Amino acid sequence: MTNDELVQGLVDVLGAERVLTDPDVIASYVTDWTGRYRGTTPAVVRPRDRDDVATALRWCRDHRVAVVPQGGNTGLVGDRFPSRARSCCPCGDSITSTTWTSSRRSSTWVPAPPSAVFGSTCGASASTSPSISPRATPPRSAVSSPRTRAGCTCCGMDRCAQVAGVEAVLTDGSIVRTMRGLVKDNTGYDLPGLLTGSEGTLAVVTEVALRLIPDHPYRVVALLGCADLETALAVARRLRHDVSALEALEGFFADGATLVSDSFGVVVPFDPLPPVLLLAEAAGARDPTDQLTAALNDLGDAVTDSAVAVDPAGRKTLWALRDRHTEAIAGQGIAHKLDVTLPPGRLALFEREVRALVGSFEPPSRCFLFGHVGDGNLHVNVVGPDPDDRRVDRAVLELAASMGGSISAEHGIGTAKRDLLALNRSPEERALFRSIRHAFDPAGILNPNVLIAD
Ligand code: 2HG
Ligand code: ZN
Repeated sequence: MTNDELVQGLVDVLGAERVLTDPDVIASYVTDWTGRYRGTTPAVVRPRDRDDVATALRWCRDHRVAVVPQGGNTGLVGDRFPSRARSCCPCGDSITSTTWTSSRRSSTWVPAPPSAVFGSTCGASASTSPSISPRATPPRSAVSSPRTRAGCTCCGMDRCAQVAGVEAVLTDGSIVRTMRGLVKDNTGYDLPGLLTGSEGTLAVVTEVALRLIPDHPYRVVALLGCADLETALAVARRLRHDVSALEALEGFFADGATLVSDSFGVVVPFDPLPPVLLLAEAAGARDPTDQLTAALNDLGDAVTDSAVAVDPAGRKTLWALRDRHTEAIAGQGIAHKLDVTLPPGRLALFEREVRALVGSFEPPSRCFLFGHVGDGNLHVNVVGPDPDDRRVDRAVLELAASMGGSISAEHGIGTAKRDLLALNRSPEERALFRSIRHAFDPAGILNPNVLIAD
């Protein structure tokens, strides 16, 4: 089949307005956010609804055309872009873009567009003048709205426990729907669990029920300085134990905070900056500030610097120092993004070893570390090696795996790590993955380049 025949076939079944072919328009769909991965496609399909998705999938299955389901194109592991490497037909892949919105709502369950599953952030940058008080009792604030926390810095999960129901279209055009929204439902296989985080390899998700968490009226954020990661992790353990209202525990280092500050003018409350920074957020129906500040006072010398904010602008500024790492690092070059979890007790050792490891690579590279330390999850961003040079990726992930860690805490495997899946998954598990994939997609048209190498 030629590209022209492929485009004409899709236009025939969907209508010309649903099939994008203008190279300038397509360009943003075939380059990933990091700039590291690029692909090519003859067409982007923008379905109006699940029937369009079903029509497009059936046609692609019948004609052996590969489909890359794409939401917000925010992936970091080359999992949402078309590549000709393993396309199902010689003329290349087609992308199905699944970006659309749903208007149905209820108070507890909100059907959400698929892009909500694959990544969004709840932290925001602040530019208004912040109010940050060093260990003072700050003014009280009250805000309230339901929130999803999907893929954000609070829970950070692609495979998110808050996904309670899905509707998805299979490659034969049939639709599976588990949207009852029951708290307990043990009726066989857990389809939301299976489909969420499956990197577009099993079906195209067209609707999602998210378990929303009521927002708390009171919220406080503390930024703490520590001499090293070992101490910061001990502080984190104490806060988890002492502050029942704790919602987030994030960690980063002086080099990253300086980069964010220099790049975006975000105010850093400490001078000089301590080597390690821990960001803790607590929230509750009653103000948790006293509980948090009491816990901080008990920490003694372990914390060398601290700043506390309760007003929205102050909180946002403290969060911006953490949240804007990705953007700030992007300004330094194309980063090798490695997203690992370590067992509790091995994170500090990993930090020392990974810095030494990256330091031994040529050309000289910069290694930024930050992440969800409360989950044992560090984002290792390496800037310096050529985007196509994968030696540093392999070395860092081998190190994490050798220490009992995961090579993908939350970003997925994508194309970036498909050759390395064996570091974490046994031959039996990989064979099972293939069988599951085949059961959902016997023709092998869905996102064929990701997750498992041939
Ligand atoms: C975060 O935690 C995201 O900010 C992005 O997962 C991490 O850029 C990264 O490596
Ligand atoms: Zn993250």
